[in-house]
Amino acid sequence: SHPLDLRLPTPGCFADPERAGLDADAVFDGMTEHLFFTLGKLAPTASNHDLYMALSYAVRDRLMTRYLASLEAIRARPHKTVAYLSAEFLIGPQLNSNLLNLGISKEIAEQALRRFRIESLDQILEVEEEPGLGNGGLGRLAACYMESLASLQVPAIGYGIRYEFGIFNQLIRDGWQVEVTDKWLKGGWPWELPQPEEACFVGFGGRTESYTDGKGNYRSRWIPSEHAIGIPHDVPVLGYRVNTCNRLRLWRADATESFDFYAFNIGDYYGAVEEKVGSETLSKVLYPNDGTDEGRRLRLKQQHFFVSCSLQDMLRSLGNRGIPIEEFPNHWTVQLNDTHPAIAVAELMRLLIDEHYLDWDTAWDITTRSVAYTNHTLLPEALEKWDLTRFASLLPRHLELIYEINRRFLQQVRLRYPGNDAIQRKLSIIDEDGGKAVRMANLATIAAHHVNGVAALHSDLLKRQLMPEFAEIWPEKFTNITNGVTPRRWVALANPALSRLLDEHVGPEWITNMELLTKLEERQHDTAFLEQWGATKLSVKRKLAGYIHRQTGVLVDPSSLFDVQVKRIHEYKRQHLNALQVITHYLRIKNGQANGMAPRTVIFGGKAAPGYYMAKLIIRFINGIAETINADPDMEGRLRVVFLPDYNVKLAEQIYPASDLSEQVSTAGKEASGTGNMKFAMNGALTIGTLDGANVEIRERVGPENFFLFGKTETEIMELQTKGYRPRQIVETLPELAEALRLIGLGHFSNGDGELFRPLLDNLTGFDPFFVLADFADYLRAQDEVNQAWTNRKQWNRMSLLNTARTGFFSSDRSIQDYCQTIWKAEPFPVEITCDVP
Ligand code: RUG
Repeated sequence: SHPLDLRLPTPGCFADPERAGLDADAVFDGMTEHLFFTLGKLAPTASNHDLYMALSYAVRDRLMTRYLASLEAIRARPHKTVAYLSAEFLIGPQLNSNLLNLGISKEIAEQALRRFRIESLDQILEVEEEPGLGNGGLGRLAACYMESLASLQVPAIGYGIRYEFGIFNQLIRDGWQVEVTDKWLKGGWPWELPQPEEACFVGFGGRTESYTDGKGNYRSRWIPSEHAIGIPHDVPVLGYRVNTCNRLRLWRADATESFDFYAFNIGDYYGAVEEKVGSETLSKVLYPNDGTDEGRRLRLKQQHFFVSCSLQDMLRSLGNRGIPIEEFPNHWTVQLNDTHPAIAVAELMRLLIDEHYLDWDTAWDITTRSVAYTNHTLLPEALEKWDLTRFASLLPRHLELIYEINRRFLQQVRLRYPGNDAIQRKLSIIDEDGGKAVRMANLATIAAHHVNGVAALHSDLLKRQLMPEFAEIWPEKFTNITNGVTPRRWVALANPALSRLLDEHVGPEWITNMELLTKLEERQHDTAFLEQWGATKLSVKRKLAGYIHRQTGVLVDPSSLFDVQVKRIHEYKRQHLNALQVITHYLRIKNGQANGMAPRTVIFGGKAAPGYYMAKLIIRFINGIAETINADPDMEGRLRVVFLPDYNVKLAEQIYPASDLSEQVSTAGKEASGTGNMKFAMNGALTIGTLDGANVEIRERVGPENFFLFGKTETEIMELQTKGYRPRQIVETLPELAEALRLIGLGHFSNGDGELFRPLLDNLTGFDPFFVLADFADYLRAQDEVNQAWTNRKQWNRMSLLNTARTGFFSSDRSIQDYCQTIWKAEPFPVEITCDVP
């Protein structure tokens, strides 16, 4: 460890716990100063938003010693640092997690707030806007990993884009999704530190030219036709109760010359700002597609923009410390979060060869020893490909380098598989089938020293189905790191009631060592404890019921079974399978066949990509079902259906802890991992799910008797596909399904409009690409089992307890330790703070 030597007076040096500045008086003083000096407000007229800002600034101040000490420690004694490159970081609200990680309790914050006449911290947390800088699982994973890296004291920087508009806000109008721009910055965002002095230049377009350098070497260089500037905005990421405070470094695009005085002087006012507007669109908006490749030019530009800035930043940091560039792989380990940052391979080569004058072999050695790639999907439509002409016009020099990487690689392939053209065509970075395109997954795989999938099944399919030839050439390259989620946000913050119980019965160390939760198993037959367990869940469900009522007007019974599916809306995730099951449930009640069926509240939430028609129709479908069911007096006290609009991190924090049943019903082989499944299980929800993604490992860990399994396996699905799948035949054998489909076709869930859901019906009965009907009967069977289990509440609570007790493995601390050991070879670097300020 490296003690911080702060030679100059350091305001609020909180090294000494006695003077830690974390008590209520200090927090109050900090708020008062910021309210007055930073925000220009007087306490008596301050709004909740003003108080949120003041408290956030006061908390941010308290991060600064650790933040600067962490930077200083690395500067003084270089240590391998993780560069996590990701187009998305879905970090969620910041105030509460910084309070927790700093060790400012809710009670302390409330003592300070009461002096401003605010009774509860929740009133202030409520007004915080969350930065929606991600779509779903992939972006949220990046955020969990940043938190765990800091908590494990591993130096890391998360590199990404500071989108001005994040993922859209979702409204529901007449049952349809309506997208509204997410203006998360409008009220000011207190958590970032702009660093304009560390800006980087990025080029686009133009041409390349060859020249001979002073030593007579033949070289190539790039002459871009346009440039943008990336301005880093740093967001501190504090670890849990440690001094390590890492950073997210998010790039905002700016114009190189923000105002063209020549154009202005000749009277062209709009022309004068044109370039500025053009450059700034680079960091304007997050692409709202999850798992599908939009293939737009601007997206490729965004990727190159943030990747180039980030690599330049890493190289510069070596330069600043006088470290030779050849040492790059010992100082940086560069993780590509999916293919979105895969252009890094070519950009690092370009920087090393064209700007630092290294030869090819040295540059390739550095690149391949630094870069690793995480694959998050097997869906062909999600594997990024860029049209060659478009790529060439935007990044001509990169294309030259990619051709050379490819030429050298294919030579190896030819040696290994002589005369096998098919393999060459398949492994080539350039796709020559149809319109030519650059395959980013191939580029990333060829350059990476490790390629990992995100759950055991997924990593296995990655090797066996998606990339068998690559895996044969480089078996040691391929590995699995099962995803994980941070227990700080997803248990401690989201579920304070459960946390208290865990503190009492396991001890507070569970929060950084989730394996300790197995101690709960000692209580699995303790009736009083199980009752307390159930009562804790009920108390959280009451809160969610209140929220549901305020948001949707629907009254739900907190003692009913809360059956929840929240995630992006996608056909492969099969929200429509769940919806069909709800219709069956409804029909059983209507037909008097619902004896013994426990009251249920079925909760859905999730956004659909704006251009994904079928996903949007599924939202409309769920809302149609909800409307019919909730209006039917026969359903009173028995069945309720709600679609909660605008599912995001903040809402997720309310939902996971209040769930009894977690719906993880994707078609086997399609969901790479899932991470929501882990959050549910940790919070004591039982899973009904298929053998897909991390469900497989969850089931293994919690025990098959504590998991409701259904559905075809991945192998069975493949067999069905090859044999020829006829969904219509299934309908004929299942009267309940036939009746549900008939009613939908009659407009029973669409105010008599029989046409509204026709495309969905045609899809399911015609082609059913995600095997919804193939799994329907088994799903109903598993739902009946759920119902049975719920009737024995003591047994249910026991199963719930065992889910929490046995899901410690899914902490992102474990995932990060795996990455550190197998891929990054990175180690903790504790930061010591010893400042002697009087
Ligand atoms: O769909 C996957 C999830 O299964 C996974 O849990 C998550 C994190 O690994 O990533 C999701 N994902 C995949 N998001 N985008 C993609 C494809 O680009």
